[in-house]
Amino acid sequence: MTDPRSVSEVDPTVADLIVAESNRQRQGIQLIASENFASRAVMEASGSVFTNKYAEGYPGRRYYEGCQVTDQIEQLAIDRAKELFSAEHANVQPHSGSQANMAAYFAVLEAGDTIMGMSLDHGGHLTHGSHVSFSGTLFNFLSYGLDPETETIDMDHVRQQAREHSPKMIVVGYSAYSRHLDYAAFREIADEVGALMLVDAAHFIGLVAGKALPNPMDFADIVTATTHKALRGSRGGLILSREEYAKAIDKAVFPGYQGGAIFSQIAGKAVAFGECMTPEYQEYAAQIIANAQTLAGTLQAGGLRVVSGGTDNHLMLLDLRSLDEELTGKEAAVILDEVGITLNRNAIPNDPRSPFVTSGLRIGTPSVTTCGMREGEMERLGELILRTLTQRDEAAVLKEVADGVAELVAAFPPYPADFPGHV
Ligand code: DSN
Repeated sequence: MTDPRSVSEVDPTVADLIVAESNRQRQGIQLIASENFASRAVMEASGSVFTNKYAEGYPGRRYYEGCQVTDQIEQLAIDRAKELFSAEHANVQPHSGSQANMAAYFAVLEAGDTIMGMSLDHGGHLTHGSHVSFSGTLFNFLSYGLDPETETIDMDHVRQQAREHSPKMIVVGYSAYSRHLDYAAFREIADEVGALMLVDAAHFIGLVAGKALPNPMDFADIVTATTHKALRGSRGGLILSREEYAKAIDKAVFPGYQGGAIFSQIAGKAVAFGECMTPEYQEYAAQIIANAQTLAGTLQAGGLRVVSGGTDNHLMLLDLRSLDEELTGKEAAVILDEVGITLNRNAIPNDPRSPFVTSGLRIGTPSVTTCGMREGEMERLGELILRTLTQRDEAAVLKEVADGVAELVAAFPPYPADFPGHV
C-alpha cells in the first residue's frame, strides 16, 4: 500500500511551503492577467488518481491497457470543449499553451515556413515568433504590431505584409493587448493570400467560454488556448480546429511533440469546461470585463496612461511614464507587491527599456473577480495603486495602502477559511 499519511506528516518542508503559498495568494490582491483561483472541484480532479495512469494515444486507440476509465475522462473533456466552443475537433492533451502552439504549427506547416504573428513587444507571445522561442528559430516569422497613433493593431500593415510575403499562416492573439481582435478582417486577409488563420486564445478563451467575447472558432481554422487563466481550470493547453485538421493535429500532439498525456490535468479541464457551461460562469466572464473597464477608467482619471486608450477584455497595459519618467515597471511592480498588490512588469509598445526593466505594468481582473470584487472595489483598488505609485517614498502612505489591501482581501477571500491547504 502507498503511504497513507498526509503531506504535512510525511514532508513538513513541502507542507509548510504549500501553506506559505496559500497565505501569499490569500493575503494579497492578485492582478496577474494570466492567473486565477481554480475551484475545489478542479483541484480535486487535477490532484486525483488519474495522475497514476499512463495512456499514450487517444480514446479507443491506446498503446496501454487499463484505459477504460481514462478514455471516458478524456472523451468527456473533448466533448465538453467541442460543445463549449462549437468546435468540430478538440485535442485536450497539450501540456501547455506553448506546446499547443508548437503542435498546431507543425501539424499544418513545415520548419522554415513563413508565418505572421504579433510581435512580443507589441503584446504578442513568445511563441508568436520571438527569436528566443522555438517559434522564431524554426519558422520564418514576420511580425505585425500596433499603429503608433491608435495603439490598435495596424490592419493595413497586416494586409500589406501578407500580400508581400504570402505567409502560410497568420497567428492572431496576444498576451498583453487590451482591444478587440478584428477576426473578420484577419480571415479576409488570410483568404486573400491563401494562409491558414490560427487564433491563440490562451489569454481570453475563458471570456469566450463565458460568451463575453466573440468565438474565434467562427473564423479561424485552428484555435489554441490554455485552460488555467480566465477559464479557471487546471493547468494545460487545448487545441480546437475544423475537422479537416483533426488528424494532423492529433498526430502532432502525440506522438509528434508529447508522450503520455497528463490525465489528472485532463480531469481538471473536464470539470472546468463543465463549470463554464453554467449561467454563473457567464455572469463571471462579463464581470471580469466590467471590472477591467472600471479599473482602467479609475487609473486613467488619476493620470496613468492606459495603452490603446482602454480595455475591451480582462487586461490593461499601463504606461508608467505618464506618472513619472523615472519610474520603471520593475520598481513599480516590486513596490506594489510589498503593499500586497501583485502584478507583473510588462514592456509597452516601443519601450525604450529592456524587457527585464520595462516602462509598463500589466494588470488583469480574472482573480479579483473570482473573489467577488465588483466595480466599487475596482475604484478602491485603482486609488490604492495610484497612491502607491505617486507616493512611493512615503512610508506612512504605503502603510495605509497595505491596510487598505488587507481590508479588501479580508472582505473578498478566494476560498473559504476551511479550504484544504489553509491553516
Ligand atoms: N506569457 C504568459 C502570460 O501572459 O502571463 C502566458 O503564457
